[in-house]
Amino acid sequence: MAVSVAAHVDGGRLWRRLMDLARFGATEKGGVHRLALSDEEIAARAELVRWGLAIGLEPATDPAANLFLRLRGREPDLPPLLVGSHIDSQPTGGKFDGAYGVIAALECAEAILGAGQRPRRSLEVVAWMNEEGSRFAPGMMGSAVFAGVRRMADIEPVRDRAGMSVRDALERVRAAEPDLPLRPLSFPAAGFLEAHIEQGVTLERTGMTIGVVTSIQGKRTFRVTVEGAESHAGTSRRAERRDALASAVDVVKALQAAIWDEADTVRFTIGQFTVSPNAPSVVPGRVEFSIDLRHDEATTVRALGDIIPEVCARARGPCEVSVRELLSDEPIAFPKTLRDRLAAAAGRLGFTHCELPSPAGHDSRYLSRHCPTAMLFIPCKDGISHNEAESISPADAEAGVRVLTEVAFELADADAVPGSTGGMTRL
Ligand code: HGY
Ligand code: MN
Ligand code: MN
Repeated sequence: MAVSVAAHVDGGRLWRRLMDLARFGATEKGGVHRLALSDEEIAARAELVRWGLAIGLEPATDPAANLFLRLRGREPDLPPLLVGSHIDSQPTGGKFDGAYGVIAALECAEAILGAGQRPRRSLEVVAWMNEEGSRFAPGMMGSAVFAGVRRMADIEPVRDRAGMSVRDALERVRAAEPDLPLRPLSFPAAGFLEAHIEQGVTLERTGMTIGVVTSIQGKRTFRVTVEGAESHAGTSRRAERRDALASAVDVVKALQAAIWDEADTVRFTIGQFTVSPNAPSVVPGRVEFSIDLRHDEATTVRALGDIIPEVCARARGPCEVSVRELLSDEPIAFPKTLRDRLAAAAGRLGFTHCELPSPAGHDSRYLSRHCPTAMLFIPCKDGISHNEAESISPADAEAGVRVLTEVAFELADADAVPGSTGGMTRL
């Protein structure tokens, strides 16, 4: 009789850990401020390590500060199955974006042990470094270097707004956890599973408990710098000014006119906007702003991203404009073989389920280039996310972990994991 490890998932333990982890960087409005490589995240990592050690998992990290908790399999030399997400948050983030997937993975490991099982392959609970990209841009740095999409040399020089580099921040984290074994960067993996909140309203509106994710839309991010000249607010005439803010406003309006589409399918966001010297009586000499452009068609992301430099140049007025692209990711699709396993497990366990795309980005994007990868979603209230009011139900949280655990145990015990990186990952 097939072992149902899902029966050993403990929803109460899962919820307590979610609430405990949310204490690290807790905000007054009930969210979290736990930026990548911050003191809050260092403290949260230590708690995860404590939880892992308490149930016999083996903690480790790598030069990119990805965090691993290994449930050693019967055949530990086989490529392990990875299960996880991220614990860094947006500045005014919610308790569950990312954290749900890491705590779900920990609960999955504990349920497998609770069922008295030890799968063939090791199962690694993973918290990827800097998924959100709000302190250090672009995001998904940890999963990108693990999957070979970026090099350490690409991420180490990146600085936050206080001027600290990723290199220095990584050294601070390393110094805070000197006893954590350090592994080389990357290793073969049999597969990766990520549970995440939907961050949209589809599941909630259709009454579905489990979302099997089909794809992640394409994404390009840019940094635009508008250079003018600082001058006196009282003495400089408008005709002589090189007002970087006035030009930046013209550039933003021109970009919106060129990129926003009638059907409202293009996701174009300017989330960060810095004015210098940001003094009331100084005409701004410099403006920097971010662009986050997304669409589920590769051709559209390519075409719209390609016109950005020219649109900026045309609207710059008396200022200079420079555009730097930070990342360019095509849409990705998850393998049907793994999606079918998630759907079958949800069905066996009696949960309503459907397939849906992910407009949000996830570490699974890069892991899907490294090993067969799949994602499942659970509903989040009103689709609210990247917001302190983010909320999920304990019942949905538990349902997601039951499905995750069933499939993770299947794959960790399988001869080979079918999937997207060109077929099977053999023993
Ligand atoms: O931006 C994203 O899509 C992810 O939530 N960081
Ligand atoms: Mn996330
Ligand atoms: Mn996020």
